[in-house]
Amino acid sequence: MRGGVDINKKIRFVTSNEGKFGEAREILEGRGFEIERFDVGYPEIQSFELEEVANYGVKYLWEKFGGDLFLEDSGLFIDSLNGFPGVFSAYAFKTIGDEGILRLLSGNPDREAYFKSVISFCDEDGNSNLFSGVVRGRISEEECGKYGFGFDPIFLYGEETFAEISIEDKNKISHRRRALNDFIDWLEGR
Ligand code: ITT
Repeated sequence: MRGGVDINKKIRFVTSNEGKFGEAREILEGRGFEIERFDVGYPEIQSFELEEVANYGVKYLWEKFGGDLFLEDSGLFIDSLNGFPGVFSAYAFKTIGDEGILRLLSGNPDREAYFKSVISFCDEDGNSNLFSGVVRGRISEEECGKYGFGFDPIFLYGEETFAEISIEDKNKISHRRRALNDFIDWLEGR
């Protein structure tokens, strides 16, 4: 047992996104928790809040598959677009992609943006908890870098995009890291 959690029993991370899973596994394993990927679909309700989407999804999953499991809803929020694509980030990435976001911001000097991650965990008894993390940055003028996934090539943290730094370095500062840190602290305290 570790932190009230049976470490022989892996916690399931419900996600279809390999990039998310790889980052989370590295961070959790670094703190002694093993996870396994559980690639099943769940409904994402229409809401402007990641927290609501995550909460609804995890309850649905618990009713179908029990606990312990968690999911992560995340998104890129661009200040001058009033937070777009936000909760619609996966759809925006699939449709207009990095290029489309750059086009939307073409000629716009206000490029402030942030990534947000919300983790929703549900235990075997159906008790759920939310953890969140944010990282602020800027949208670049062009795509740069080959690492990561999604909007990483256009998200500048300091002088470099998230796709120009290694996953190890992204994992030290990312929104996902910050949410996972709180999640792990909570798991250890259970
Ligand atoms: P699951 O719901 O199956 O986990 P998904 O990709 O659909 O996978 P989301 O609904 O949470 O996940 O969508 C978030 C989108 O935001 C994701 O597809 C990326 O395009 C983008 N995104 C989130 N975190 C990111 C990160 O760390 N780097 C780059 N893009 C990110």
